[in-house]
Amino acid sequence: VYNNVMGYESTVTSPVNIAVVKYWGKRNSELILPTNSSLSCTLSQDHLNTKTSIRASPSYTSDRLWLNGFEEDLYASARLTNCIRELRRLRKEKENELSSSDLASPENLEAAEHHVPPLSEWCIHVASENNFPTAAGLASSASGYAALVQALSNLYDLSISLTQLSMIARLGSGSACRSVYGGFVEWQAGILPSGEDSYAVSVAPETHWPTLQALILVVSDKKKSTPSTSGMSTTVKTSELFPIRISEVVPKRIIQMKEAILQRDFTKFALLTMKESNQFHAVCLDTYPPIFYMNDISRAIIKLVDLFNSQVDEITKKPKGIRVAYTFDAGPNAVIYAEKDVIKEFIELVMYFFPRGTGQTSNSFFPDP
Ligand code: 2P0
Repeated sequence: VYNNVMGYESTVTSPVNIAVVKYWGKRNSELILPTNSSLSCTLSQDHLNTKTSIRASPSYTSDRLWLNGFEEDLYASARLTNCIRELRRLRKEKENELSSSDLASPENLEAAEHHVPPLSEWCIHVASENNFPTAAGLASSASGYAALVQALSNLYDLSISLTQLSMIARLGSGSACRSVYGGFVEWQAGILPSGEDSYAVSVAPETHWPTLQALILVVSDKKKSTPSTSGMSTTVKTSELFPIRISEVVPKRIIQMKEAILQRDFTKFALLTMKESNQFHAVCLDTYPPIFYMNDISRAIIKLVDLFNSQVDEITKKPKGIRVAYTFDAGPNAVIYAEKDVIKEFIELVMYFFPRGTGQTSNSFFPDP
């Protein structure tokens, strides 16, 4: 409701997503168009998330941004200004379409009386908070931009599709286009230079596989050493493995991963997830200069998962099978996928090998590269 003191406000909470087929490489860095399609699981909103509030007021004199309580220069980020500009453009379009009867509404008349410009011309204040370490490779940009575009779209009362929202979130950060949906999500790379066919689609809702759980093992909450944007750009330029990954490996894996999810086939899902993580980090190592995201603790976690998956049932002597999967993004932290009935047993093993406090102590012995 129009209020000549406060203006309008909108708050949105968006979840993090963790890729099981990784996005790594851009074909257009301004429009954030990827070299390959990717697939992720959006985590439950209740755990890792970004909460963003946006307020628009005719009394504000500039657009301002607070991240986790500290003010940042909003205009310094081309990506942020691109997202805001696009949503303002859509709001302006809506204002131009307003019929004369709308314009004669009591709130518009009151605004006109006070010589208030239309909402699209008001400055905004954005306050965004993550409930997890920012930039530690825990997909903060994904939930951050997804929350921003949804909050501003709500504030502007835009009736745009999730496809359009996904494309605008993509202008902020590639992985953000996937956080617009819950559950299992594919970002279709698209082929058009304009990016009109590069957006996320839902593969299956969260309810499709409710027993699948994700466990985050925070190895380090320090800012990552190589930001994703520059890291992937160097990979595209220098890695000789990369073209093979893009042309031969990823297209097959996208199809196989969708099958695994739709069939709720954990073994297939887990093997693909782990091999994808391995290949992403192999391509990083094949980059020159090489990029190291995992550290010794990350590698110890891979060993532990392997140990867990190699267990044999004591009575039947049969292998227990692949019951846990790891994946690592642009940082040393592990994400573990497992079915609900397995996760407790795995946590017990982690607590045994990495008792509370180990991470802190070990970090000083195994610093991030
Ligand atoms: C992913 N990552 O698919 C992959 C796996 C990191 C490793 O998406 O430049 O922060 O903002 O588009 O989205 C990280 O890349 O990069 C990422 P930009 P973003 O989740």
